[in-house]
Parts: sequence; structure tokens; C-alpha cells
Amino acid sequence: MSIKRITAEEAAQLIKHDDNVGFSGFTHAGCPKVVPAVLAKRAEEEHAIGNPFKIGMFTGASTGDSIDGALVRAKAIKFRSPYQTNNDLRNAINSGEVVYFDLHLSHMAQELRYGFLGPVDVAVIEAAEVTETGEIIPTCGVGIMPTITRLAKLVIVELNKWHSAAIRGMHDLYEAPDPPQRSAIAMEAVDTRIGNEYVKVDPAKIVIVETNQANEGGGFTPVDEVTAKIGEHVANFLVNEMKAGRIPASFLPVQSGVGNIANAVLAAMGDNKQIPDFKVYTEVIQDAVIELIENGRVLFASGSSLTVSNPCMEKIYGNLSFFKKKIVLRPSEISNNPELIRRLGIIAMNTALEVDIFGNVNSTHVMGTKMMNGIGGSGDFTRNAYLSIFQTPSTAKEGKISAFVPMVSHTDHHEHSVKIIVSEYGVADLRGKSPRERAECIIEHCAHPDYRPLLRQYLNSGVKGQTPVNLYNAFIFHKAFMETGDMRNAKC
Ligand code: 0RQ
Repeated sequence: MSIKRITAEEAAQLIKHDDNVGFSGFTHAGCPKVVPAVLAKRAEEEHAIGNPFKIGMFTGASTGDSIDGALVRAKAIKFRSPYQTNNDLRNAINSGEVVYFDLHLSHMAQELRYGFLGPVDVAVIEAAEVTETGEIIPTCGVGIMPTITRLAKLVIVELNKWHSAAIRGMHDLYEAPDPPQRSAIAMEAVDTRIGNEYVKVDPAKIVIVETNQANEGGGFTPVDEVTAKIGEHVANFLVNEMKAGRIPASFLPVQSGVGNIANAVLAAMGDNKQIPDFKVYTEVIQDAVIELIENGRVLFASGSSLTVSNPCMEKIYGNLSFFKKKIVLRPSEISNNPELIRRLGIIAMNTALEVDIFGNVNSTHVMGTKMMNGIGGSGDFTRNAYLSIFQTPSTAKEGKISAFVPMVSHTDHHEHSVKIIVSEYGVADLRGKSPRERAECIIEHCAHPDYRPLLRQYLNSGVKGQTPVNLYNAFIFHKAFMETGDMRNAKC
């Protein structure tokens, strides 16, 4: 019997109020688009006749607007985990309308398997191909697809013709056995393959919705003066590390976070010819990496998604035989796996919202309370990397917010994991330094000149001890911003 083809409307009827739904993909890449949008419409119709309709949502990372945006606007989300970047969802989380719990992205699949987060009732996934025997080929993003398709009682597949079935072979799909049966993950190089090119699912639990829907990828803002300078500092720092013998001359694989700054850093690394051609072991493969693969600077890239603009995706589909030799897409529990990050010796480069003078980093909370996006994979990489770098512009909001503060208002990455800080002003190397030495280094090399005197005043306010935190004034910058709208008014 062949696998049943149904409409998106029929598929949406199969999802019940209170179900926990797992979605494939990682960022907008590889996410289903049509069924979630129809599900949002269904939720609105149910609400209009007085019926409750909300689902719990498990994803690989952020999603496209047709999942997070459509469902939150329809008031159809009971809870959501992990990373998100949608403005409407962010507002609903911060107003308390949606329950949100943040997780390291490498933990998501295993915590579902361990039963920590409740059942996965339905998986809604995007695929480039489904065979009658239940072999499913993902599109350009994987995330938690292998785990949710195995755990769910029902698997709704959006078979999206916008993607090419010839992408088969770009994926390496592997699910780690759970303890106490877990053995070493047999990957010793970025381009080692350890799994299958498909996910195998019992065909009896699959239904297919045929779609033809473009990716929801946006472009990047062009590199500006500040991001270009940050990129240049990171590239020069890495060259000096290599010259000093602290990075092998053959170089090490690189992880780069998501967003414009991360894109600019990678571009600067590509431009710096003193850095040898290198490999990328990351979660999100962005446009800059594709350009670097084309010009030979990046030799191979492993990630969980091709989070690229649509013209870039079309370019990849136009030359798949070339790109399949250069790119592998893996589940997020493998792309972000601590065991592999430590073994492969990854150089991790992520962006901070704020950093304190002792080297603690806040990646997630604005003014300690409002969720921005989530920790994403930054914790997976930072804690386990060969070398952990955080980059940030020295100020935000036209200089009214300093990225460098006496104490972070929320801690995601602490002083023991964070090694290097970079702003447009320079590089603070925190390795082998005491908390006071780290503070002096960050103030001198990274803080904006407007804030240096204030930070020095705070540091030298007479507190003794290993870490000279002045508990009376630790949040004086944040207090000044809340009271006057400008941290420069802080009185230390
Ligand atoms: O606001 O957009 O209104 O101008 O925050 O900041 O400097 O443009 O940097 O886009 O790289 O985002 C940490 C959020 C940085 C991101 C974070 C404001 C600033 C701007 C964005 P506007 P920038 P980015 C891989 C790795 C966690 C997950 C992670 C992130 C906006 O990098 O989500 O690393 N990281 N994942 O003005 C108030 C401050 C601020 C501030 C900046 N101190 N206070 N607002 N902003 N600093 C990806 C995955 O895991 C999938």
C-alpha cells in the first residue's frame, strides 16, 4: 500500500489541541511551511467558536515565520523550546503569553528521548524525497528530525518540490544511542560520515502533503565599519596565534554563530591570506561560507543547516555535484555535540549581547529580563571549544548601552569558558589572567572610550578580594539606563 497523500487542511485536522508537535529544520532551513500556516488558521477557527486550541512546540532551533510567527499570532502555542528569533513570538514570551524554556541545542533531541520534556505526539517535517519504504531525505536543514520522526505516532511530511531530490547524499543522519549504551561517536574529522543519507520511518505512520514553497531566507545587511573591524581583529588574532604555535599551522575547524557579525568575521577570515584554507564545523552554514567554498578558502563545511538567502540556495542547487562533495548536513545533536567539538578542536566564535569586565557573557537576556533569542548553540561550542571567542560591538543603541558592564545582568557563558573577547576597538586575551587583570584588559582593549573611565572607577572602588565585584554598584550601568535611557549617566 502506498503512503497516503492528503491536503494541508486534512493534515492540520490530524493535530489535536494539547498535542506536542516536533518540527524539522534548523533556523528557517528545512522547516515545514504550509501545514503550520494552515494549523494556525485552524486554531483561529477553533478559538472563534469557543474551543481551546494550543500545541506544545519542539524545534531544532529558530524556524520560519510560517511556523513561529503564524502560530503565535493565532495564539496557538502552549509552550515552545528551544531557540527562537521571531519578533511576535519574542513579544509573547516576554509578556508571559507563551511558556518558553531555553535549552542547549545539542540537548534537545536527547532530552526528548530521555522523556524529560513529555511525549512527541506528532512530527511535522519538510522533505525533498520520501520512498515507499519510508526513507526520508531532508531538505536544507535537519535539526531534530531523526528523533521526532522516531518518537512521534504520526509523521506529517511536507514533500516540497521547491527543493531538489538530488540533495540526497548531502546529509549524514545519525542518532546517538542513549546511556548506558552510548559508545564513542566515531567521527575523527570534519568530513567523516557516520550515519545514513536518509531517516528511516515506519511508512504506516507517514502521511504526505505535496507542496512547492520557497525558503523563508532573508539576506544579510552589508558589512559596516564596526563589523568589518571586528572581523579584521578576529582574523589577525588567529594569524598571531598560529605564528606563536598555539594554533597548528594546518589550522583548526571553525564554528561561527549566526547573524551579520558572524558573517562578517567569516568573510574577514577568508580575505586574510595568512590564514590557510580551513574547514568549518558549525551549526548554521551561512552565505559567507558558500562564497568561501566557491573560492577554495573553505575546504569543507559541516553543519545542521544551509541558512542561506534564496539566490544562494538556488546557486547550490545549480551545482549540487560540486557542493555535495564540500558540505554535510547533520542532526543538531551531532553538529553541536560536546564530545566532537572537544575532539575536533573547534575554534568557536559567537556574538555576545553583553560581557562583564571579568569575562562572563550574556547572550540571551536584554537588561536581565527580556528574552532575545535563546542560547542556541553558543553554549555547546563555547564550553567545549579549543578556543572560545566572543565578539560584540562595544556599544548598542547609538552608544546608550555599553556591551561591557560591571556585572552581566544574566549569565550564559562564564569566565571559565570564555577565553577571548573582541570588539571594534581590539582583542582582550583573558587566558591565564586573574579577574582583576581580565578587567583591566577588557576595559583597555574592548570597551568604548566613553565608558572606559566609568568602568575603571568601578574597578578601582576599593573592593578587595579575588574578584573585585562591588555589590553596591554592580548594576549601576543598567540602573542608569532604566532611569535615564543612557548608561553613560552611571555614577560609580
Ligand atoms: O538590535 O536589531 O534593534 O538593532 O541586539 O545585535 O549586534 O546586531 O548582533 O544580530 O549577532 O545578535 C547575541 C542576539 C546578537 C545573537 C545575539 C541589540 C542590538 C540589535 C542584535 P537591533 P547585533 P546579532 C549560533 C550561535 C545567541 C545564540 C548564539 C544570538 C540586536 O548572536 O542570538 O550565539 N546569540 N547562537 O542593538 C540591549 C544590549 C545589546 C542589545 C545588542 N546589551 N542590550 N540590546 N543589542 N547588545 C546560532 C544558533 O544557535 C542557531
